[in-house]
Amino acid sequence: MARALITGVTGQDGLYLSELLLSKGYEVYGLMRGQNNPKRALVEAIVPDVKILTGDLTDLSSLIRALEISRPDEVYNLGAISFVAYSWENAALTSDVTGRGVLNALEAVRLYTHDDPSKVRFYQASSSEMFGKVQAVPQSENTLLWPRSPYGVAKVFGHYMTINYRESYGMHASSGILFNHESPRRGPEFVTRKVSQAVARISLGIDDSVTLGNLDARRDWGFAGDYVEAMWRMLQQDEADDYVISTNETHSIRELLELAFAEVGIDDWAPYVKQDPRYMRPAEVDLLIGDSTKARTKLGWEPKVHFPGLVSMMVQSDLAEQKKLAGL
Ligand code: NAP
Ligand code: G4F
Repeated sequence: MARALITGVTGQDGLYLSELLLSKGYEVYGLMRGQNNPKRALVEAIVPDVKILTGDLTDLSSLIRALEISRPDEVYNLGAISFVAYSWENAALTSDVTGRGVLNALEAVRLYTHDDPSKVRFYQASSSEMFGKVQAVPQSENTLLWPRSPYGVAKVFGHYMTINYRESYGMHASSGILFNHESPRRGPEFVTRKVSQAVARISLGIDDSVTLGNLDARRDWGFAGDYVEAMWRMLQQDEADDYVISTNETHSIRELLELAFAEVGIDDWAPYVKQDPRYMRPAEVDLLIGDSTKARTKLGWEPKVHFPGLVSMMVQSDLAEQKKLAGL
């Protein structure tokens, strides 16, 4: 039975990846931080077969301990402070967790496997946010990185550290440069889920508006369930490498609003949407659109869910959840 250790198991991707690996017969260990993590019950409810270990990406010894207990064939480093807007307010913490945490995870694997670092395969959750002020359209593995947020800068550090450990120690370390991926499990602070929740509440008469920031930014949005499949495929390759994972389509926040409100029969969304500078960012990533040709060719991966299906899935899920909460 193959064994996997996932950091960030309480997050959106951690849950989907756990489900995927369990369905493939893996023994799955999940690293959870904190003394009494409020998301522990969620993990236990969704993926009860995951074995929970405590640890923190800022604590090297806790990572080594997790490796010694789980003895994994594969490590998926998904843990991070992942909310871009928050990273300006907590830049040092974001650097420690999202940047230096990757070094800790790599170093823990190197120390644990000192005789043969290639015996544990390592996945790093890199991000399209690293492209920032984009230097090419669309963005591929060869596009120059130009991060625009403390989060993006920290991810660039983690990305190059992963490549450096591959080149320095022969580690089977791959970096997935994933474009935005969403789902009904997305945190409510991210724009897709903020919109799907708000649309559900507005259509049920619970709220009368939603307040957003920049409506003109464009993102390449896919479905998280499809993207964790790409992570797994990367670690099944003979050689470690870096891959862009994307739908290769881009849409604006305005298009997101149009589709989300249409899902509940509202054609004119403008009266329900307010804008507030507090949701604007000090530096914006205006346009992301990926070129995932390499992943499609080498990994045989492609997304199954496209933007309209994703928006519909999220709005319907939030409608069901909000009805239940309101006792309707
Ligand atoms: P998420 O839902 O925000 O989950 C982040 C996870 O990191 C949570 O489990 C969180 O645990 C954990 N974490 C935070 N601080 C930690 C620490 N100090 N030590 C250990 N774990 C810690 O993020 P996601 O959407 O699943 O994304 C997974 C990874 O992919 C992240 O690295 C993210 O930056 C990256 N990524 C995401 C996207 C996307 O569109 N979703 C795109 C590209 C890259 P708590 O529950 O304890 O907070
Ligand atoms: O949903 P967002 O917060 O995601 P963002 O910043 O693109 O980051 C996500 O994707 C990255 C991959 O590119 C990941 F690495 C990262 O961890 C995270 O998962 O914002 C998307 C866009 C931005 O341009 C933002 O300015 O939506 C715009 N936006 C407009 N109004 C808003 C809002 N974003 C949020 N969160 N809230 C708003 O009210």
